[in-house]
Amino acid sequence: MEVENKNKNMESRLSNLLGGVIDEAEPFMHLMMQYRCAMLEVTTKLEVLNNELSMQNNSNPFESIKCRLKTPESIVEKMQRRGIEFSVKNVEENLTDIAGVRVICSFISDIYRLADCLASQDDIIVVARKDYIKQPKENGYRSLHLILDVPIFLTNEKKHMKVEVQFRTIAMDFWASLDHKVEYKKKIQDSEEIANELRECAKIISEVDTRMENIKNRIRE
Ligand code: 0O2
Repeated sequence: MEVENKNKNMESRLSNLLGGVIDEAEPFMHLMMQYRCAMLEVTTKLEVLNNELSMQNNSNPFESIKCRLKTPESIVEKMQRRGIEFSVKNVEENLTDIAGVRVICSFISDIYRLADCLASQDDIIVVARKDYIKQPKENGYRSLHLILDVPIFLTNEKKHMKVEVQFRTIAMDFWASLDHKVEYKKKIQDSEEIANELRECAKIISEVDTRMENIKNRIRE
């Protein structure tokens, strides 16, 4: 019942966004359902790895996992920004981050371990890998991003879907959530100063992540 209501709500938001053109609304909802399934597949794979690795090492490789489907508003905005006409086919062919999974780890080594384990599974194809930990963005953003191609098995078909997985430490996530708030409030005062301050915090956080990793290794030894 709850899913039904959510779907109705998403369908009417989409038709409002598209100026009442509802031809695409039903196939769009179908596509969203498929992305939701792909997100579940990836989340389950990560939970399985977490269970196994935590038995081996006596600690969890990730602290938490969150997933989200991009909202119709955000999908339409991104298509417009890229100058691509809205159609279900174009959305599927051009956007790779409709299904998003965020994995929050304590240590950087856990990020690479989990990402490598996931990427090496034989039903997964890594379409793209962006390592913003080794090469942080100019503003200080750090995370490891994988775009995965994952099969989902429906009643009458097997379909390949794209899922974006972002791996971060707790500290990187703390930074990114504040940075995200700043991004959404572009008109705030002293934005230059805040951007510099955030860049400085990103540097400190990076050092803390490395030091925490070293302490963990010394404890293990
Ligand atoms: P949301 O709300 O998380 O969905 P593009 O997606 O076109 O902007 P690209 O190169 O395809 O750019 O994607 P990239 O660089 O891999 O980044 C995609 C996502 O990573 C973003 O999604 C954010 O979630 C996150 N991200 C990237 N850069 C930053 C940053 O500087 N700060 C923060 N806080 N997050 C970042 P969305 O769609 O922008 O947002």
